[in-house]
Amino acid sequence: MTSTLITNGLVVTAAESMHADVLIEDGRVAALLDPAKTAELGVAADQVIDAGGRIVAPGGIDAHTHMELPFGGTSAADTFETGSRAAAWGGTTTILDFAVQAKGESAMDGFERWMAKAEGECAVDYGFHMITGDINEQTLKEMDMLVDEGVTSFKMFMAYPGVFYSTDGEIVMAMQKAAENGSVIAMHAENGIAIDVFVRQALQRGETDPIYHGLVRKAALEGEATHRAIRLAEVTGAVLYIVHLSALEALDQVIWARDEGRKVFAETCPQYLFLDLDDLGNGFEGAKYVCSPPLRDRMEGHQERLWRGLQTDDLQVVSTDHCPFCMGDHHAFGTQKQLGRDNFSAIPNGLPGVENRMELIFDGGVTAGRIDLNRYVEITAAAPAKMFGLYPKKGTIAVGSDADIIIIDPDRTHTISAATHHMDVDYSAYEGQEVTGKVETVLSKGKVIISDGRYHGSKGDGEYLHRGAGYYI
Ligand code: DUC
Ligand code: ZN
Ligand code: ZN
Repeated sequence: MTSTLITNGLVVTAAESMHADVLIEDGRVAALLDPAKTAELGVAADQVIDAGGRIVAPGGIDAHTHMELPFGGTSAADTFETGSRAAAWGGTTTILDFAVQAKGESAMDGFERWMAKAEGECAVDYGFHMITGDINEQTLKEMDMLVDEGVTSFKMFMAYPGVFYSTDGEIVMAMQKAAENGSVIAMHAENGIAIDVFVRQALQRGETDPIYHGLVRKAALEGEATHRAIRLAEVTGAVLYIVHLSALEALDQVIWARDEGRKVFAETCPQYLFLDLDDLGNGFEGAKYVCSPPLRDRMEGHQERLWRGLQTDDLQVVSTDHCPFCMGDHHAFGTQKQLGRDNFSAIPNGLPGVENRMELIFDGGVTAGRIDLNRYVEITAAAPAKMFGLYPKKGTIAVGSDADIIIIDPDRTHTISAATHHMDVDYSAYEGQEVTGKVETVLSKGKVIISDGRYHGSKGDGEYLHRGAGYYI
């Protein structure tokens, strides 16, 4: 039996902050001890980590990643190996990735393909949501089978006609099934049919630069789709989770639904809190920032509304939508963002971020005084754990929980850069941004995988998480 004692730190969960020593045995939290009594009681451990002056928090849960996602004629650049290792570097100890059911494919086959991609590759524990890209009688039956396999959330798209898109009728059928089997529908809420008209018209006018991606995917069309998703959830009784919410028009709909007492939840992402439409300018450089929904106009006030939503619990989670594509010829995938050099709509959608989330939100949230440490833990770990059936195994530091723990120096400042990050992508969306609050030490199931600026883990340390039903409060 191996044991570790983390001493002298401020232990923070979503519920409380306490000066306590954390005893870890066999990968789990065995005790939280009064530091004054640890020595007196003669508590000994194989390894002692001094966390003096540091914050000891649950490892982050990134509920929205796309490792190796096939998209727009290429695949997201991070594999499960590289992406999950980068997650660990940034203090994320669980990822929930999106398995894909392609059109004409069985959902179970899609799930098994994703299991095969991830198995034996990951640095941290992982689970899957399922993208249901083809709703039919068989898929509806398979949604029950997937719940039995630990996949208790299904992502649907109101965007991307001809690719992942589902009609309102298909959404209704999937929502009815989710209401019946206790799963949740995660929705990409943008009106893709309307957006495609604006895309065609822009291209006809010769508007091909990345900035037009941001201009045609209008905030009002995210608001409209969010409203429709909420109404479809209402008439079917489904629990709804809006993914990557970017616009105040969409947030207003979530607030309205929650005020009515509906089971509607939403996440936003660091890119919508820190970046904006201007990043899509500057010629083709803007391709680095093409993701959907797009970055919004700072002058319209989306960012401050999103931060406020996190403060007031109108937004419950920050995930990344990590989906990196290279700007240059970085590796075997060949050109990626360049596919859309003459046509913004052919630029693969997505940004890297799995490594940056915990430190960005610490900086913009805690250091900037917008949220306290407990709320920080809630939106980065506890709430996603509860919502996706992982709590209290994950998302907290309590006796019996997995010892997925990060140690943060709240005063240490560093500069984000592609030169030092570990994601397998040739640029950083946050290049040159200074953040205060550094994840220094990371434990996954009791094993120190990051310390002293080094990675000590191995691929395959991460295990599949068979998730249960979420806890929707
Ligand atoms: N949005 C992105 O930016 N990338 C992947 C899929 C999505 O919905
Ligand atoms: Zn999406
Ligand atoms: Zn996504």
